[in-house]
Amino acid sequence: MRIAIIGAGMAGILSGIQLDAAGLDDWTIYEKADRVGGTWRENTYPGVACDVPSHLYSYSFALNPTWSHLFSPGDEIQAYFERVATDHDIVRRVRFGDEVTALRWTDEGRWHLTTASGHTDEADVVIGATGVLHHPRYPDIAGLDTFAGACFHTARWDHDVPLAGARVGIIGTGSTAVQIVGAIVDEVGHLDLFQRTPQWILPQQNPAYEPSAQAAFAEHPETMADLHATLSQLFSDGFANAVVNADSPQIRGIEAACLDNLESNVADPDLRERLRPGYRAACKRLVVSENFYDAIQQPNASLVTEAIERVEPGGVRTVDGVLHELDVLVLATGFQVDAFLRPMDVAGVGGRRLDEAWNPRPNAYLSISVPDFPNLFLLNGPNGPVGNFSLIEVAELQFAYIAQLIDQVRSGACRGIAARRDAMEDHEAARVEAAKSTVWVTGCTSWYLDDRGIPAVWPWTFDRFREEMAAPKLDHYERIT
Ligand code: N01
Repeated sequence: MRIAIIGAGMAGILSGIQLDAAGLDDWTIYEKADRVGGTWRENTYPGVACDVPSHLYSYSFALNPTWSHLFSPGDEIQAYFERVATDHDIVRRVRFGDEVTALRWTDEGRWHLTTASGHTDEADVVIGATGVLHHPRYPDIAGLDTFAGACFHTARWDHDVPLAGARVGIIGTGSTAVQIVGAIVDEVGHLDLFQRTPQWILPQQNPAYEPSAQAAFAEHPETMADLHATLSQLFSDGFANAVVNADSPQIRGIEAACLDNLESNVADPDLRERLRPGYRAACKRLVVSENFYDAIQQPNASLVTEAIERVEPGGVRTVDGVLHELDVLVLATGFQVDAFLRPMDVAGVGGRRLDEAWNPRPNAYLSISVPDFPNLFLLNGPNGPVGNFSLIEVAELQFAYIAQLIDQVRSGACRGIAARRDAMEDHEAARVEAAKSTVWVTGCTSWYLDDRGIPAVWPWTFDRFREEMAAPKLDHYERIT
């Protein structure tokens, strides 16, 4: 069997390693960039780190005794993925710098793949590992292109632009912006943070692992496995299982901790009120920070809460008429989250286009398989679990499920396998119903919501996700022989 994997980020590397382990070693990863690492390769902004503990945000089969911190920085995470990929002989089998532009299901029951360079390939199975937070979302603000200074999105950080002494503006207050504010405030001349919506900020210290602790992990790897399991349960119970019920005691506890953080650490009552969120905690993805409130109270930092009217050559003008003069404008405005495989041109059975199947919005049975697109399996696909937990764990569970679908083809039980349309529609109806009681619909906007305001997210507990991923219900699948 030949398998094509698209994307050499966390999920693509995982796929290569697990396919090898299953004895399926005829595969290629297609990667449009020139290095593995995905989101950790692309996001190099100051302060980039993972707010999921490093000993949880690790492959379960490649635990890492040398994590430097409870929440390690982005360059260390990137180095980890590169190391794991090298150790498992993955890198050699990545075709770098070549973007997959088209996939076509042939009459012979294989996928025909074309890349931007004109290279073609045929594969029995395609695994889409293209990530979720991948395509930058640029804000629709009048005059943005007239700005005379440097302007870039956080996922396209321009390291040639000096920040020392500069007047820097940041638009957005998501997890990304909050990490940047804490990292650059001491260096810049002045920092303006343009806040449209205040955030709940969960306080979190970030202690370093002493060399003795790292040595102990290396000597007793089972302690890392225990820690991974403990953290996984903690995050499942504390976040993933909690958000599905807006009135869960966990959400109330998170709100209390965040409010205490605000009351205890922001001295000026006016600033405190402007930072106070007016919606439920975890409605947007919860922001975790040890230093944001401290940073925004520095004398060279301003929280700007007046709405932005337009961008001008000299800076950002707010609706109160004030021009906030800037040398650098950072767009921490998030990502387009409904692209998934697109802009790839994907044609399934009978020439059916994925773009049509995903109009008006993307969907996949259990976020993995799309009717009429046999043997095309998605990792971290539409409507899957996202939140304050490890997407590595999600991808590992999904891969184990996909491996069982691949086994159907491998064993000769069928040539192609895809979710049945009625199974996907039933699943989707149940998903939309379940989403109504989640915290994501309690009165905020966020990237979790689709164009109808319905969370495009797994709305059940993480325990249920584990159960669903344990074994495919094969009667929910159509098999092509
Ligand atoms: O983006 P976001 P992000 N005018 O979409 C504002 C992951 N992540 O890059 O809230 C003014 O959360 C927008 O305002 P509002 C994590 O999953 C993980 O920060 O819509 N403002 C918001 O404040 C995270 O959730 C880590 O009112 C505008 C901000 O831009 C996801 O990435 C670290 C605007 C966008 O926030 C995305 O986070 C970092 C406009 N026209 C990120 N348009 C970890 O540590 C948008 N905004 C794992």
